[in-house]
Amino acid sequence: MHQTTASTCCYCGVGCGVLIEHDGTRIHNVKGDPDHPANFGKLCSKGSTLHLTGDIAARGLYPELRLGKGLARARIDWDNALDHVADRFAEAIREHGPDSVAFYISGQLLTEDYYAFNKLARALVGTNNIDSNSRLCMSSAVVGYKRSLGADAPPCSYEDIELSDCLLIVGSNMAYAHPVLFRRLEEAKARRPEMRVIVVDPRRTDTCDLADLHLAIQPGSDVALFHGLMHILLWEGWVDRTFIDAHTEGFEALKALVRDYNPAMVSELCAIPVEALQQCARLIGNAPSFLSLWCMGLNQSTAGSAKNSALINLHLATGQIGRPGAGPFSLTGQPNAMGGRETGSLSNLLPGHREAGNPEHRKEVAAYWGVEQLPETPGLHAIDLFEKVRAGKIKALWIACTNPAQSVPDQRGVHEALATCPFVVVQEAFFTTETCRYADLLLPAASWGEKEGSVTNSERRVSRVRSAVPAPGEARADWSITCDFARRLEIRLHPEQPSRFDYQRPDQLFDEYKALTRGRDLDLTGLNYALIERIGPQQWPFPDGSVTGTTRLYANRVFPTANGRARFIAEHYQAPRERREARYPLTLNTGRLRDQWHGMSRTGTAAQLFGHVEEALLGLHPDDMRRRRLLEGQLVRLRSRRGSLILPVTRDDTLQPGQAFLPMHWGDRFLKGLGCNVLTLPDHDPLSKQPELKHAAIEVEQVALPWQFFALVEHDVQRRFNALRPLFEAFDYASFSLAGRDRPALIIRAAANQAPESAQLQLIDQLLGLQEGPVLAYDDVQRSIGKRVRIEENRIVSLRLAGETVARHWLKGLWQSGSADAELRRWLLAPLSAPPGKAGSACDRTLCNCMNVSQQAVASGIAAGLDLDGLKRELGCGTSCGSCVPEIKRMLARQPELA
Ligand SMILES: Nc1nc2c(c(=O)[nH]1)N[C@H]1C(S)=C(S)[C@@H](COP(=O)(O)OP(=O)(O)OC[C@H]3O[C@@H](n4cnc5c(=O)[nH]c(N)nc54)[C@H](O)[C@@H]3O)O[C@H]1N2
Ligand SMILES: Nc1nc2c(c(=O)[nH]1)N[C@H]1C(S)=C(S)[C@@H](COP(=O)(O)OP(=O)(O)OC[C@H]3O[C@@H](n4cnc5c(=O)[nH]c(N)nc54)[C@H](O)[C@@H]3O)O[C@H]1N2
Ligand code: SF4
Ligand SMILES: [Mo]
Repeated sequence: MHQTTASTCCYCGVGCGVLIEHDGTRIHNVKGDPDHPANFGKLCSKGSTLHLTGDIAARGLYPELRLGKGLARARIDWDNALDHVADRFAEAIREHGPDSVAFYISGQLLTEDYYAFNKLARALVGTNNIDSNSRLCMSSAVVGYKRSLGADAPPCSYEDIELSDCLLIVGSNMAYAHPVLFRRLEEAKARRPEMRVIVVDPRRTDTCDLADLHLAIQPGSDVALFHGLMHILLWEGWVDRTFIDAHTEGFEALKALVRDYNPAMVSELCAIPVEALQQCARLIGNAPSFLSLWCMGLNQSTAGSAKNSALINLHLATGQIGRPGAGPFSLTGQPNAMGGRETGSLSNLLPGHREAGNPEHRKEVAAYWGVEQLPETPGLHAIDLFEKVRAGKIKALWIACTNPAQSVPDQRGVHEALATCPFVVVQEAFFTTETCRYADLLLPAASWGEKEGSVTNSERRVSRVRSAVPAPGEARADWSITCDFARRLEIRLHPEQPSRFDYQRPDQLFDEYKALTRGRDLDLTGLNYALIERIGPQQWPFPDGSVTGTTRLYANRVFPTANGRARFIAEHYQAPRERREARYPLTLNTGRLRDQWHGMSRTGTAAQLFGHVEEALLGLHPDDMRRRRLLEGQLVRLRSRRGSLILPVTRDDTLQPGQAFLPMHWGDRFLKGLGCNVLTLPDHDPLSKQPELKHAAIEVEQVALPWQFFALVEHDVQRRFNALRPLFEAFDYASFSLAGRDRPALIIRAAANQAPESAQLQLIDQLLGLQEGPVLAYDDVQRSIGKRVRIEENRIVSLRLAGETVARHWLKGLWQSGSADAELRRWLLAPLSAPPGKAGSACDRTLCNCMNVSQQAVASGIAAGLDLDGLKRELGCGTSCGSCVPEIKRMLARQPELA
């Protein structure tokens, strides 16, 4: 029977409402919820393809336990699994103390899951060793808000983005990372063209498509920029003295500090023209309302806290806060990054925006939980945590809903740590991740569409997450796994006590948790599941008795500091930790692609989502390529002080010379060599402890790997991927991706110094279905060249080229077109490796994923004189989710250049 369940998208912090269409067992489609106030029915390319992701072959179905290092894991039932792990944790706690265990959790957990983990770690185990991937994401924003404004609360609403007269988007590529908000901004700017948009980003991203002014600053120079702007605002008298006097403190110190940041100096530090700096200050200083939006370009930095506060300084100096269209608005990355902060899921926090280091706060929470005291010893933050694990200090580690063996900087250290740790539990929805390899106990978690709870989005809005279908196999909801484990640990540690983890449903956790917010800045005591059901998602604070949520904070200009005043923070600009130098002359920047999510455990199961960018490529400025004599698509070796990685290079003229860009998504599963974080550094901000993921010094050089390999295979791609991946450890370069739409295929590219053993190749052929059946083969043993194609019903279903792969684009094209003609058969049986006729182009990327329109088709449309409306009408591109529109506009704008 056809049913619809309203829920929330499990990807980014915009928190779009989705309508899941299903039959009670399978999800068939996902639509935007027209009634949800975050998106009013819109979805981006990721949200709208949720039903295509989550291949069951990639999911975890049963608990698996390893009985000793080096052994394989075997299936085990839940009871035995949880008893075993409770034994291990109890043993470690008894022998080595509570701080010998640790929990590393995630902004993708639901508030109820988060709360359960927190109570488990702090009240039952008695450790503050509980940190989350938000350490890599939001912790600088937490520090920024708290020290500048007094509480960790983004004061704005999405409607402020539409209402603002001047928007400063800094270190955020919202066209890719918060697409539905970007759609809302595009529409608002179309309605009010006088609205001004400034983008500050070293790269010219799709977000710049909307910019009246783009400042391509030197990586990491934001603090200098903000102080430079402050200098001009002061000089020109564009500050709000009344606001400063009445509602802030610390202005004089900042004034003294920014005196040095004169336009000439700042223009040099940031490498932008003085005029652009002046123009930026003018736009901000004269705007009736001024809003800033920021994300990882500010937070992921050794100066992340300074960047956050220096930006907030601009709002305080101009009085641009607490009014419609104004305020410092940090965009949250993960769907429940906010919930993590609210429930206290960083090692230094406690539930209800409290501090673990504050004795009063500890007393309050301990009393509520009915325990004598909460632990005093500071907990480990993510970077220190993995270091301590590596040093053997952590005897049992619990990882849930995050993939540190891909996402944490300095991967060599992280992999070593995970291999060293005596007992690693991984609670995961997809058993394909890099971290799963290290699990001694692997616990299958229910995932999006299968679980109940709540999340808070960037604008403080609490939405419900609802289950539409049962979880596959024996997978269970995270809160329920956590609480079941906690009950078993209680029996071992405190057999005499009644259980504190006796929950049957997630709303019991929510209701218990919310009382801890009473009287705090985020007070959400008035909320419950039934109310959200009735009146829809609500923004906190929402104290008991409220009838609606709170759109905007600080409208009364009273800040949650001791004296009610907001604080100016005066800190000097500090350059990124790794400067370019002779051995490492390039700066590596890392970030998001439009259609992929982090380590790709979910998005990497949908072939369609590889249409926009098929494989991991290093982007370099054309000058830097020329200087190194690199050609498009050539394999290069990237080196940093910590590691190296081999992948193809591509020319990227959105970059400045001296900068390189690598998407963050490819880990060791998709790209041999531990992924981009093998290069990044663990250095972190002194206050927020957030690592510098955006700037690492690297060098790039050609690698000669003459023996090349290419394969494509349809059917059962996840299972084949799982089986084939280990066989490619022997190659120097190996990259996996998917292609196609209706008939998805696994694509493999690899290269090595010399041909592998023929037995190795045979094993690979077997898994590709090329050892028997309707297979055409040609081998030239002398030249180590071979080609094989399997043709069924006159269509290519599998193929591989070994030794030389020049024909790969042509063959992929034939596969895509679903034909296998006589020419193919002739080519197959000839010694030639080059394709007949034109080689076919490498560039068949899909620009518009919803309507399946290629870049080629758009280019032809433009050549035929179509404008954006014409392209939409004739090709259909950009008419559904709209994620591709900025790129199409860029192609249109480049047209004169191309002509
Ligand atoms: N498609 C997609 N969307 C996502 C995610 C995803 O994986 N995929 N993940 C979600 C999550 S968890 C997060 S945290 C957000 C991240 O969202 P964003 O922060 O918007 O995304 P990033 O691409 O990481 O980085 C943003 C920009 O910072 C720029 N940058 C680098 N260094 C500097 C600098 O020194 N100064 C300035 N001003 N800019 C700099 C980069 O060039 C990049 O364009 O995205 C969320 N949305
Ligand atoms: N170089 C570089 N590195 C970065 C960044 C960068 O910009 N550059 N960005 C950083 C940022 S901002 C972030 S947020 C991190 C993200 O890094 P991770 O947290 O490692 O990213 P994900 O791949 O989203 O990991 C979430 C995991 O949870 C699993 N999962 C999904 N749903 C569920 C569920 O319901 N329950 C459970 N138990 N598991 C589930 C998924 O399969 C996935 O493996 O990466 C950081 N790393
Ligand atoms: S913008 Fe896209 S990824 Fe983010 S919540 Fe909305 S649909 Fe999901
Ligand atoms: Mo994030």
